[in-house]
Amino acid sequence: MARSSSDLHGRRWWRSPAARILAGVASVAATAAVLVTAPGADAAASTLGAAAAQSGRYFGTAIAGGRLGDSAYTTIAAREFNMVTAENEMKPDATEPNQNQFNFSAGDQIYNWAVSRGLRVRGHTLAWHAQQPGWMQNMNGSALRSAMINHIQKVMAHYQGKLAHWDVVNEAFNEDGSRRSSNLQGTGNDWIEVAFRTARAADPSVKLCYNDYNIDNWNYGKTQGVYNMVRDFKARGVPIDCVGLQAHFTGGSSVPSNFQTTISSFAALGVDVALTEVDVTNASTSQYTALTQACLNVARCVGITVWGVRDSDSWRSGERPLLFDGNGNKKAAYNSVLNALNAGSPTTTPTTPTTPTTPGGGGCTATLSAGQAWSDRYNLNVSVSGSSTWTVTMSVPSPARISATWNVNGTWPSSQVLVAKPNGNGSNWGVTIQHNGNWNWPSVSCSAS
Ligand code: 9MR
Repeated sequence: MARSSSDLHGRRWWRSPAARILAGVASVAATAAVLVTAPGADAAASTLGAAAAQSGRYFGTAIAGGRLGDSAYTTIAAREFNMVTAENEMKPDATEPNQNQFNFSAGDQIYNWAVSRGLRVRGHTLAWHAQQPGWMQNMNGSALRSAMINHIQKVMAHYQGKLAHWDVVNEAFNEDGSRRSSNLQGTGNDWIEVAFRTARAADPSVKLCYNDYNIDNWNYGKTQGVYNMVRDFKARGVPIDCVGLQAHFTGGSSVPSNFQTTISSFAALGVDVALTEVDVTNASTSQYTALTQACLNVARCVGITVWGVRDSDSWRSGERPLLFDGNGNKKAAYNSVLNALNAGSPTTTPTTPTTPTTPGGGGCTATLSAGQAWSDRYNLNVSVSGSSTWTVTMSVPSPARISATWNVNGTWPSSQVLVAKPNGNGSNWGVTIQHNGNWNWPSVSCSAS
């Protein structure tokens, strides 16, 4: 790298010919500060979501719709996380309370809360033996098979193009690796692949996951049962994109020493892996560090979700298994996870965006530089200079979407436009963009007020 000129504030800027840069220029004179990257782009991140984003991963939480009126809860959730799972509100009993009468109000409340803050959403869950509406519990045979297909089609149509993942099927195996008996299993052993095929047809844009608990230990029967199903699905072309390890290390279980082997073995089948419902008895720092590190060590481990924000929000609150205490204070395990995420190096292959960008501007300078990139998304770092009271408007070209932000206050006039203002923590921030086939960088303009 060669050194470039200093900016007006005397900070040092470095020329990076490889990086594609956009400068929205301070004045009409438009002496654009082109081809510069922000210093300090690798500084340790101060939130879980931002720290995970450094390696292209997300850090999520379960959100309970009933707690969205609790500002202590929502403040932590919006600050720390960049992925959300509805704890109960997108399950079949919530979304189809009467047969073929759908109710998305609770699910949409969480969805809207999340995306309006720049967080993405995992869908949970479409086909499950538990939390079925009463009418479904009493069903079996071909009527239930049809009802399952209809449920998947209608719910996925409602959220079409909006979600990062769907847990299509949840908890379908016994501890010994055989199929769990249920009314769904009673419709025929092919019910799981029918669910996945139906899901792919309903929304080709969302990643389809199988999700289960106690599939963390590579030597365990249930792990092998699920592994064999996924291997079979991949061999036969049944559409499956990801496996969710719930990773509930509570109720007597703990992180197994071969946890990373399990993650990497699933990944080697050609699916993404996510830790989807993490909690740990008494929030053991060593176990939280180990599970985070195991994910970071596997390129296709795409993210970690904890099953609640504060201990008091947990389904097993008596075990105090989460990263924030009941008063919203960060626990020791929080720091363990954050440090592990910040130390984690990217394990994926960057792909450089290919199209130049367009200057915008007035009153300040917004400088874009390439962050990590993956097959489906890329990060951009944004550095703003010239004003501390800036507003940056960013527009991504269709069908790309901005899926996450860090270190900025964002509002969303539409899913393709971000209006960003300082969040009180400096002027270096960033976005993750789902390119959906369009790698063109967004246009930005910066105005000072
Ligand atoms: O956390 C959820 C709790 O509020 C519900 O009462 C419970 C009902 O089944 O489901 C909990 O979430 C479960 C998740 O959906 C699937 N994996 C196990 C989770 C903890 O029970």
